[in-house]
Amino acid sequence: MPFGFRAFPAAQDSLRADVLAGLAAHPKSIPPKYFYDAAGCRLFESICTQPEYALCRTEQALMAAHLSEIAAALGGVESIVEPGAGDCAKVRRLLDVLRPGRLLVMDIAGAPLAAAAQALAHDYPDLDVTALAMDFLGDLDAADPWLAGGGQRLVYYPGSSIGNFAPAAATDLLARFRRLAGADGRLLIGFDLKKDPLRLHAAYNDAAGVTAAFNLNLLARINRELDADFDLARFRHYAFYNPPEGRVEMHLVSLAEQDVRVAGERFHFALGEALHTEHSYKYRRDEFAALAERAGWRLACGWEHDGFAVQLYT
Ligand code: AVI
Repeated sequence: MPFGFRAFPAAQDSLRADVLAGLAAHPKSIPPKYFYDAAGCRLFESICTQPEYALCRTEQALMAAHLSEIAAALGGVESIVEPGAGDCAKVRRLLDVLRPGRLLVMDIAGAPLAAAAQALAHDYPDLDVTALAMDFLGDLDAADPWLAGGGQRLVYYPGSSIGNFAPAAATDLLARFRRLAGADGRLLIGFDLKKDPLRLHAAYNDAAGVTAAFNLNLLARINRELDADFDLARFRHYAFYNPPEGRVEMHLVSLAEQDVRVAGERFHFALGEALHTEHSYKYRRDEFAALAERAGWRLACGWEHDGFAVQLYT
């Protein structure tokens, strides 16, 4: 079970710089990648079990139902690369049918990634597993040395993570995946489809309040890691679907006029001012294919189940 782990520096530095810049901007915003500290990863897992948030369950049902077709469409794959792999659970299904020789997983949350990748290496003794704790959005090229000589590559990007990028940034990321995959590489990607706005609204406003806790945990993380004094009771989780933009927007709205100190700097919030924390774009199949084609990919085939799509690109 060959297993390699490498942590790239500076996740903490970029948190500080991004939070300070985001709080100084108008409107205020913080990138969603910072949701995923240990508590945020646990809360996200719990979101995926909420009755209103079907996205993860639907994707897994789709993958289970169409796995043999997907494997046949993929043919031989020697290396799988999964950016933002998290707990590495989703890739197992592909490993079982494709039996590649190498797996490269990357995630900004290094400790859970290392543990999950080590478990994979144990469960798949013939698989060469490399885990890179890194912000792949910053420097995807850093993965190149681990891919040299790896044969035919598949970039796997499930879970509608692509929805957390605005369309221009999503195109840019898919173009970088194109370079990472190489000329004969492929992309298997899952994304959430446009659907009844009330269903989307409910998915980001679950009755148990788990999505609210996930959103507010960002402030708890900043308090802990950047010596800040956000009062979580004075911010409200606010999420809604915006049909003209085709996205769910998540904000934390200030319930009072207040000042907050973060890393020695002071920021003012007016009553009702919103701190934007996430966009989650929803696409029609044709819209997404056009976006991927702008990034240099060609749609080979696709599958759809209950408002979720998986597409294969070459
Ligand atoms: C990870 N990502 C695809 C999730 C989404 O639906 O945009 C994150 C999330 N935010 C709130 N609930 C789930």
